[in-house]
Amino acid sequence: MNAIERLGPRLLERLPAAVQKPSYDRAVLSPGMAHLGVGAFHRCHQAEYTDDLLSRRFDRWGIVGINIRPPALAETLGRQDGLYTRLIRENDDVEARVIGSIVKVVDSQDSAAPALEVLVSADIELVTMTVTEKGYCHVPSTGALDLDHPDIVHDLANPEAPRSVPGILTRALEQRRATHGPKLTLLSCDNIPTNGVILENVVRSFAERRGNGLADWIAANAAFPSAMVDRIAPAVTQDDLDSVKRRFGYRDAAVAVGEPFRQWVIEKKFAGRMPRWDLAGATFVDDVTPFEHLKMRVLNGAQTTLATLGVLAGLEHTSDAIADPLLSVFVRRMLVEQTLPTLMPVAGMNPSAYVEQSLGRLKNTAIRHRNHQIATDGSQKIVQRLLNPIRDRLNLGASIGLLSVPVAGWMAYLILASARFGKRWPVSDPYAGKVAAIADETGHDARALASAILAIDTIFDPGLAADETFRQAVTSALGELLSGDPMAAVRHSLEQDEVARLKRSKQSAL
Ligand code: CS2
Repeated sequence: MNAIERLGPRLLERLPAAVQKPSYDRAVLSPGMAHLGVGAFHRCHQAEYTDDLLSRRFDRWGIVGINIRPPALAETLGRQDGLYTRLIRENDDVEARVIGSIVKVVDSQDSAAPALEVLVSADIELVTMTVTEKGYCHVPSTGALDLDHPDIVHDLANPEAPRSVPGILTRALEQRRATHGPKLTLLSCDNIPTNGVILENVVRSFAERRGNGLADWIAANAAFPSAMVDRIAPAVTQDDLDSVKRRFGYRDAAVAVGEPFRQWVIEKKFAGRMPRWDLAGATFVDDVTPFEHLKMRVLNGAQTTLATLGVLAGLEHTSDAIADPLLSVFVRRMLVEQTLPTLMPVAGMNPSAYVEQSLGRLKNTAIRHRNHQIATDGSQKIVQRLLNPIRDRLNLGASIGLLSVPVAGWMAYLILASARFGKRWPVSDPYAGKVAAIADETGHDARALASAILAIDTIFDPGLAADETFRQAVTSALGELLSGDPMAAVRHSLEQDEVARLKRSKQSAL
């Protein structure tokens, strides 16, 4: 017998005082938007913003949460009527709140039918998504729909039974056209630059192949705003679930944990009504580009750097990596000297202060963000986080020595997971197999390894891959990262950068 009660509507009235709860009446909240990908991030970000919005201005904006990939939602959020505890943690502080904005959850892992039923419903005016970078099935280096992607090949052959995000969304739009459904806004909340443009591209390309005027109908009846989203919300652990039981005395299988900081900048380009998330602190703008460059190059760039180099240095979490004196100096110097000059001016934000704030966030020891989690799918992340600023700097003739180290770090992370290098850790990345095959075939020659990996043109655009400065910087860092003293790459890049800096300042003094 388990006497500990599970979170659910009946418990709402009896929650401990330390746990905040929705101030609006959930019984009359009806669904207006669907969200694909109900993971920790969604529960800590959009669902919380929506919960804030509903308490400020109640409206028909309940969320239907859909998962088309594991984990299943029915046994967790489903059994709790969509309710869950959102913990905000900063070092020793914890703030707990039950979020009520998710009104229903739908599992659609085995077939797209349950998802399509929701997406086609006329109640749904907005579809938002966090499906990870690779969910868009685009080619990272170009943004185009990857027509060789197995799920896209499958979906073009079986459009009624799609598996991929572009296939499912296109099918939903096709059915909405057939049922004269209202216009639809599709809002990506993933960390890809111009995520709205990428989403629109993949849906349009897919629809063009379906023919029958569908792509034109979509152009006239759907909108794809871009958005910059931000809050660090790592994968939830058993310890997080247990902590709610311990502290507050109830069971919750859908706890989400995040840091205090959050930000959401959304392009003002909706096909119909816009949820007034601005009342909850989000910002609507005409162009999100400067905001997403800032966020992806600084915060995410630092995370990827600390994650891959952190794993190589034997460190478990982001907070462990940034506590390492060498990595901490490295990441600050890389951001301040090489990343910051590539940023566009951002209204109302001071980039240097943003760097310091970001580094401060990464030091939060209560956020147990595993380096391996951030290193997951690195092939889908390095373009926007590292390669784009590198390209911008090369165009200006500026140095790229520091930014090249985490690029080599990503390579080393996958190389060391290959059989030939002793399968040092399990990895998850769509390009893991390809890099492992290169490593198995090539062995320890850093130049040959770097050269073969740089030739993957779906990640490295050929112009960048051919640049000698970049090739040399990556090759020399890779050689050291694969040696018995991986942090030599970090030390040497800092030393070389210092020498170059002194040389520059001498020249300018002349
Ligand atoms: C992280 C992000 O795993 C990752 O790729 O870098 O999830 C990051 O925590 C968020 O973008 C923060 O907003």
